[in-house]
Amino acid sequence: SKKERTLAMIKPDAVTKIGDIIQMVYDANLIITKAKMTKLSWKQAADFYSEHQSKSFFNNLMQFVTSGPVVAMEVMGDEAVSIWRKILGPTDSESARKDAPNSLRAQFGTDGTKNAAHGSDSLASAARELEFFFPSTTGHGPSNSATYTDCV
Ligand code: YYY
Ligand code: MG
Repeated sequence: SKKERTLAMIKPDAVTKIGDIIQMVYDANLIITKAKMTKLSWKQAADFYSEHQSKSFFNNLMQFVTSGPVVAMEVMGDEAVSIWRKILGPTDSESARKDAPNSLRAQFGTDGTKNAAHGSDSLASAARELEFFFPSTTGHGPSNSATYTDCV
């Protein structure tokens, strides 16, 4: 068991469920160490999901994920990558309701595209996706002014 960081993203269809979703993070003994609400441009969404650019569903995915705000979170804890994926459940929310009815996507998702939330699928993806939303390059302004350990 090792402490990991992963990128969780609440998609536009589930941003109103942020309270329940944060509760699921903490119920799994994970903690949120960074968070940001933002609205992705098409270009940003295409960059984030670049591994899927040749897929038939890519345009639908871009349309959906740019349709409203998202909430990106750095989630930390023991085996955070796989635990968060387990909390999400199957990609298709309809399948999730059959196979994992307590999962986040079963509870808050709609279908195979509108599926409530994202989770990095590996440590390498997590590193890339965390850098996408929370760049480590020092900037001006308050964005890098505090870390979780400043609060505890
Ligand atoms: O990692 P995960 O989100 O569970 O699924 P991916 O296979 O990486 O697909 C990314 C994203 O694309 C998925 O969350 C919804 C959307 N999508 C889709 O709209 N239609 C599909 N047939 C497959 C995936
Ligand atoms: Mg994926």
